[in-house]
Amino acid sequence: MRKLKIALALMLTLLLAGCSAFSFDGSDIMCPPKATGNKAQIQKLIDKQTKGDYTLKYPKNGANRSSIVMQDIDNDSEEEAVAFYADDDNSVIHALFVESEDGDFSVISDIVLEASNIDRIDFADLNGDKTYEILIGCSSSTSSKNTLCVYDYNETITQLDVTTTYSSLVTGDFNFDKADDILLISLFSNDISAHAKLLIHTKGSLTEISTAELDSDITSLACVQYGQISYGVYGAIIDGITSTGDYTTQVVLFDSSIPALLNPLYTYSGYSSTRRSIQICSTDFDKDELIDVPVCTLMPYSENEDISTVSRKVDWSNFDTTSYTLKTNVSSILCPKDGYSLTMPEKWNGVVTARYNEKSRETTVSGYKYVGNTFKLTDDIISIKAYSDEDFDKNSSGYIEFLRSGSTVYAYTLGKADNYLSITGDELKTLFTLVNQ
Ligand SMILES: [Ca+2]
Ligand SMILES: [Ca+2]
Ligand SMILES: [Ca+2]
Ligand SMILES: [Ca+2]
Repeated sequence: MRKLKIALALMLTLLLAGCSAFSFDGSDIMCPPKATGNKAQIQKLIDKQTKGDYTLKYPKNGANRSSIVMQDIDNDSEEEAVAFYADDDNSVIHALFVESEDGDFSVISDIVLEASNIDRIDFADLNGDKTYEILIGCSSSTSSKNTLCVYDYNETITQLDVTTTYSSLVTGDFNFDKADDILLISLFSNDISAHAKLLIHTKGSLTEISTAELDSDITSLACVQYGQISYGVYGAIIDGITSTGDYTTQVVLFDSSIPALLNPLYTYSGYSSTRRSIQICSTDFDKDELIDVPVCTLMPYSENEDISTVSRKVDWSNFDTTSYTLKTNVSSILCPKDGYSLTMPEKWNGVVTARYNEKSRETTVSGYKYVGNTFKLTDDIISIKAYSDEDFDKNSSGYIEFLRSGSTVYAYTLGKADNYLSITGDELKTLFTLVNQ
């Protein structure tokens, strides 16, 4: 039924928009949203360039997914544009570089790419002159690897000499020289081992300065980001998906004292602790500007217990660049089924556990203790229950609503525990976060 509604909505959009000669090939857009403002001007330039027969092409990955990407490349407070289109027979893909002067756009270069699709476009200041260089990744139908082209924009467009393939890439300043660098990530394939390669810009060209081994069991990438790993140390945090579908995290950084690119968590200790069956990526969970790696474990349980009901705990951990180990910053109780996370107040560390009842959609946090060698749950501290709004209106006696998201109502009830482990409804609101929504 939902699919039918979407199809009808798309048909209506097509009729209303009145598709003209050109077509779009975006996977989720069947008809172009009518370009307005600057993008409309650039579309006119493509019309002129092609006599109207073309298909706009969309980058499949990365932060810029539009076929016309606007960016102030030369740092003069006016946006330039890069537009991707294919000739009418879809055989040749072009990158059209457009400059602006006092609001007027003109084509400065129309480059033919060796590609069957655009993987991505990124902007990075590789030479540190406060203007962006342009990275375009091309994918081909015959190879799983993408090819990188880098262009220097300086009144004209010059292609930098780089011939290299990659699975994914991330830019950022890895060697602390105030210029962005490129980290190319290649997953294992028949002819190459999995590795990360650092390219830096020197004397007008890109030079490979170091490579680091990556886990060959990773078959695809969930999330690749550049950011602060520990205070003052920046690098790439790579969340990969293994052949069995688990998530796992590697941290790649450049140690200028050696100098070499390193993947210390993988090479040394603690890497296996990042392996997790739940699909969760590294993120700055506690907003302290350091990217946190999720280390997932089951909460404490008795050896006779059905572990399918035991909640998972995530230790959000920072990679410590002195000891090369992960150190937990803050922990949270995760409920993937109902899409939320409950940050654990410090007083809960090591003394609480939680169970999730899938049928009643309820997470119950309680204390635990050992009597001799026997694990025993103590009083419940708090229970959080997810309801459909219909069910909540019908019967939610004893539960207090604290959040509504779409048609889901989140409500809590306080347990019997009346001690230092207790929290209030107001505290709950500050600890509760929706995830994957
Ligand atoms: Ca500009
Ligand atoms: Ca630059
Ligand atoms: Ca750099
Ligand atoms: Ca953090």
